Amino acid sequence: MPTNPAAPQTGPEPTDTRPTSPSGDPTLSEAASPGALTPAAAASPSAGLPDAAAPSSAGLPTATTPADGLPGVTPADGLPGVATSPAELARVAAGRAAGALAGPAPVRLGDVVPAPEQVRPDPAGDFTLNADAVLRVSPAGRDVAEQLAGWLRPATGFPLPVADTPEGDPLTLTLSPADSEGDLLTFPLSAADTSAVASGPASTGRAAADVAGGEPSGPTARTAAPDDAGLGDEGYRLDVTADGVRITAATPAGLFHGAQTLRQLLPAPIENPTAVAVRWAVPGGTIVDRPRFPYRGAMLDVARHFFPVGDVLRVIDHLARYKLNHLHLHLTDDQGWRIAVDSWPRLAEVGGATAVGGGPGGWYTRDDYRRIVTYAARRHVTVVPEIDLPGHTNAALVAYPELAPGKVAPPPYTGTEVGFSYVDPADERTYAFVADVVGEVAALTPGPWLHLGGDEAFKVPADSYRAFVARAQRLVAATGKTVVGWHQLAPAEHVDGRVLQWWGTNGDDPETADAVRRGARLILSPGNHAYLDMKYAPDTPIGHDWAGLIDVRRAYEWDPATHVRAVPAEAVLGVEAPLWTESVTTVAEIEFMLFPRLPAVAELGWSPRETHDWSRFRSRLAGHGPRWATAGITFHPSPDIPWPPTAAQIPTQPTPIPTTP
Ligand code: TNX
Repeated sequence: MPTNPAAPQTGPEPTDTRPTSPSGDPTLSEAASPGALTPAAAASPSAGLPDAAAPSSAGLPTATTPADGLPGVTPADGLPGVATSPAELARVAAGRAAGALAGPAPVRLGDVVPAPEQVRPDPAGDFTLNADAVLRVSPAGRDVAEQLAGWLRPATGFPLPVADTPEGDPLTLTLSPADSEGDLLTFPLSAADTSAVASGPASTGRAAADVAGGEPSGPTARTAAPDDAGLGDEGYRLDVTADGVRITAATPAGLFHGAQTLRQLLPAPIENPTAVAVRWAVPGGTIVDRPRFPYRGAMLDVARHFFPVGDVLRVIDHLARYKLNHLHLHLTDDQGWRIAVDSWPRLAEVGGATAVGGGPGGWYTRDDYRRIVTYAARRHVTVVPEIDLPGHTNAALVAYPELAPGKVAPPPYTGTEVGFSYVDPADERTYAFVADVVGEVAALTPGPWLHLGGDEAFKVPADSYRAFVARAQRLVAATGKTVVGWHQLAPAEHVDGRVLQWWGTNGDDPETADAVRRGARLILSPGNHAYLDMKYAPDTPIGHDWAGLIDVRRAYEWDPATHVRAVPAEAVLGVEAPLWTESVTTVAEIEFMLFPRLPAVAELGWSPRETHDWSRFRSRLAGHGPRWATAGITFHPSPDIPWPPTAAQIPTQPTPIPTTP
């Protein structure tokens, strides 16, 4: 069974100097202090990275000023928007005009990340979005259309009203000129059209996409028609013609994923928080798309360092962009208990007051947590709360010494060792505690999952560990939720539906394979590929390296379906990229570790295996750098990726984040 050889991590302890309220959220609003924002975000805290908070980190590279004197206009062409004199303003304006004419780099239909299942470009079918465009949508998809309009209005400056169409099956969302019959738009492609469609070998039983390297090599490139039968819970079809864009889906989630695809098909300046003069071209053609795996997630450790609600909402937006549909929140650990539990109030009040490095910690009130799950649900992201048991419980023991084996409160812990703490498996009060906590957390959680942790309980003998886990699993099942846990839960008895999260590094664990034979399913988070807290390279200023260095290629080059020996592909529910935060202290640092690796893991979870191709992936991903920069998202400018030259000229281009963890 893999362990974590290099934990504890050593090195300078980060200091969290952020103020905290009972909720730990200094602003209790989703917008952070403008003084700390990137130019893009500062110009309009509610736009840009649109829905959640702008970066709340003072550590972001910042502080160019949007071009004063040209109100509402920021660079359209990816050039700096800093202008300090009239001559400079004139120069910037002229450059901008030229940029508007030249336009940003065109997006190709096959440039989407994660790669769609089927792509058929039609160069004659490009659509240009203009000021008179209207969104028309089936009533059940109205909220998706409102969100799409919210993403597109700031940069285009267009009103983009949203109108209802009659309810229909499937749901439709169109974007087309007001004088067109949006809902009646005719699209030349249909399932019966068998010419020149990009689809590929179907070893998974599905056609694959022609993606990533550009357009198909001609009408003979592929022959199957886009098949939109069975779009399922999350699939969508997107048609672009000169008349407009139409997204169809069986569910609002599918429509939402289609809307995220459309967002990526617009030129990168669509991420600008204020209006820019750009020809808003959408490449013509058809995409038919649905996910490979139903579970695609990321984990945020809010226990080692606490992150206010606004930061979590911002992370949810990042997940949603790349069609990830689960956010696992690691809510409890030795260094902090981050969720209020009414029946055991000291857990948050006492256990929440610490963090790695001695910062003030913080915790989510019930309302904070509700806000997170509600925000996530609107973006078709399910929150998976984790209460880590029986180990990783020092903060709980500080709050309630009766849970400790010796009934003596340990000192609060702000270091980064693991494996030393545990709740007393021999005391009945421990099970009352577990029942109360999982009961309250389950009641607050709309999603079907509850994560029980289970990792690194090194001091609990194997027999008592198994007995504790079996009982705790039953307590979770009694709440109506399905148990998820780290793969160390494997030796315990099976409980209906249970899911193990594989975080080993050698792809081989007979106990896990045995648990799968007994009915468990797996989420794949191999430490040496999917752990976003690993450094990219030896000089990465934060992060660990116990599972190796993980550059973008390593994050991308593995196959969830075949990764763990003796576990069949059918048992794999999906993938998750965990971010542990021993050395991560700000939302900018979170983003630095997420981008560009999160999209790589997202692609493994979403795209058909037939589309997997490193060289195509890296060139598709390259076009996202200018998008992130424009949206004020910090990222690691990995040498793996051929970033377009303009990205380096954008003032919001992140530089490696400050070195003080
Ligand atoms: C192992 S992965 C842990 C965490 C640490 C992480 C650091 C797992 C289930 N447990 O407690 O934060 O390594 O990479």
